[in-house]
Amino acid sequence: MSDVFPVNGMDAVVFAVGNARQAAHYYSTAFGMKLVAYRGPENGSKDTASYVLTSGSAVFEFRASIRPGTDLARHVAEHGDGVIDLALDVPDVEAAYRHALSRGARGLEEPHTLEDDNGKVVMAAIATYGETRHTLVDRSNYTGAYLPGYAPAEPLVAPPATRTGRLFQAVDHCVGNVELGKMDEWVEFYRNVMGFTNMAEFIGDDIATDYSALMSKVVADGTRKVKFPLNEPAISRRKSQIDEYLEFYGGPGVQHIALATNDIITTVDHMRAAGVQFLDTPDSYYDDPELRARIGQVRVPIEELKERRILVDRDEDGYLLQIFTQPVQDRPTVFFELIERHGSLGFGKGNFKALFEAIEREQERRGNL
Ligand code: TYF
Ligand code: FE
Repeated sequence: MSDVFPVNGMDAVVFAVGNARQAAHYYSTAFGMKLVAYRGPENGSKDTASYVLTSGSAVFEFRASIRPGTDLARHVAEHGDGVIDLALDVPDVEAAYRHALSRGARGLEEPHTLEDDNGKVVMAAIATYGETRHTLVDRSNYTGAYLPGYAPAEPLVAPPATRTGRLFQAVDHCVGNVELGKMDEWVEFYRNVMGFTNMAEFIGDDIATDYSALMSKVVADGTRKVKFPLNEPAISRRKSQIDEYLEFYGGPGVQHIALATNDIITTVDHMRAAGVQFLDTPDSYYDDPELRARIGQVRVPIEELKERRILVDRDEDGYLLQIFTQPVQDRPTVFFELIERHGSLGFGKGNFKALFEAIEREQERRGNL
């Protein structure tokens, strides 16, 4: 079967923030990312300052309005810091865009080419949930730091002498929160418009009513390089974590970005030392004999995971280690996940109960349960 919407992988995750200079500093120091490009008033961008940081194949752009009255300023005033673009690397922008529009996608930017001395980049954009977009990017004929218009930049901070290598090497998956009753519509959007397919992992009514207060399905592109879980609130005794997000973000949007690491221990130790806060997991999680039996041997003693509150799950394909940060801005909206996969292609189904209980404890502390 031929892929109607071929995708090479994630291109960049674009964040709209109130202060991109400070965001660039936080992601440099706490997430170990490297500043590679900059665009601002110094090089012709009169309204916006943008900082582009990388870690392996992961590219984050932080964009801030430097004056009032822009759409970016309005976006940040409305939603707080958040993700505005999950950009996709595609081999043929024109074909992808035409296909998407013919299947009912809302076009935001017609295909166009940007050029400079380093070559050319073709881009177009379509709308997805809330105010989020997918820019479609073909940079296969470009050798510059990021995009035409952006100047190469030096790292903001030197990596600590005690650490060699990056803290994460790729974006593993990006999760969207949509309104009650809309999850299946958005799953259909990705299936119909972008030729994505459902992955096996989902949270249905059965689990939802017991403890999760959300429903979730996962869609992925044909090669499973791009994975988008989609959550909607479930009707439950207490206010869903998804309702809390929708209230504080002011609508649907990106909930979490999962970052793939091959040494979650080092990554968590570094990030914690740099002041990043993670969700807590009770001792009882690690002391549960059923968990120990199910997990068997992993690459480190369970005690090492317990000390750091790292979760562990195993399925028929292998196991994974994962941990979740607290929201990374004042609003209880966007957060990150660190994930170290050893064969498992899942999302930590066996951890959902412990995870959602931890999230609910935080909701309660905020008075939003
Ligand atoms: O991406 C996932 O599916 C997992 C689990 O609100 C998850 O990381 C699902 C929903 C949620 C937090 C984590
Ligand atoms: Fe996740």
